[in-house]
Amino acid sequence: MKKLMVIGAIDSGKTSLLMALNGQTGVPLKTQTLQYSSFMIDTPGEYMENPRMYTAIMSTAQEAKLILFTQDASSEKSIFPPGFARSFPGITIGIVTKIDLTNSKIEKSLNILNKLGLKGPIFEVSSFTGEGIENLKSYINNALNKSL
Ligand SMILES: Nc1nc2c(ncn2[C@@H]2O[C@H](COP(=O)(O)OP(=O)(O)OP(=O)(O)O)[C@@H](O)[C@H]2O)c(=O)[nH]1
Ligand SMILES: [Mg+2]
Repeated sequence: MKKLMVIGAIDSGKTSLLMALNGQTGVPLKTQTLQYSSFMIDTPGEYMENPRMYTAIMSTAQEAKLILFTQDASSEKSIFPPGFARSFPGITIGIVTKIDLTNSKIEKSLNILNKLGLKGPIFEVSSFTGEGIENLKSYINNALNKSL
């Protein structure tokens, strides 16, 4: 159970984040289904936006030691039910994504993620500029005993 899983709204930057963590460049493909790659699990935003898919998220999360909840800094919309992270057995952390965007509202994103009941910290990152990525990598390496 040494896996990392990423959950969040459609277009919140989950796939881009995993690419940045892996040092990959290029255009992220739309995630159509659960994607397993080495120790990472990417999820389609539709899973989080459709309550009927919560059971799929929850059962997949049993395999994950670390769960990342993404919130797009340029979106004020929250799709997470309050306290949603509390039902996860792993370490739950928040990620404010796309902080490079000029219209980003980081404080609003922090407020949204703070309502999730996360066990761990919240990171602010840009997968485009790389800001915050090394910091997040160190946290992940520590939590999973890996070397990203
Ligand atoms: N400016 C900026 N755009 C980003 C960043 N990360 C992702 N994007 C853009 O946001 C859009 C969605 O990114 P994805 O990584 O595909 O988002 P996702 O959460 O995986 O989306 P789904 O797979 O549909 O759930 C793409 O157009 C990305 O180029 C970022 O850090 N900064
Ligand atoms: Mg994706």
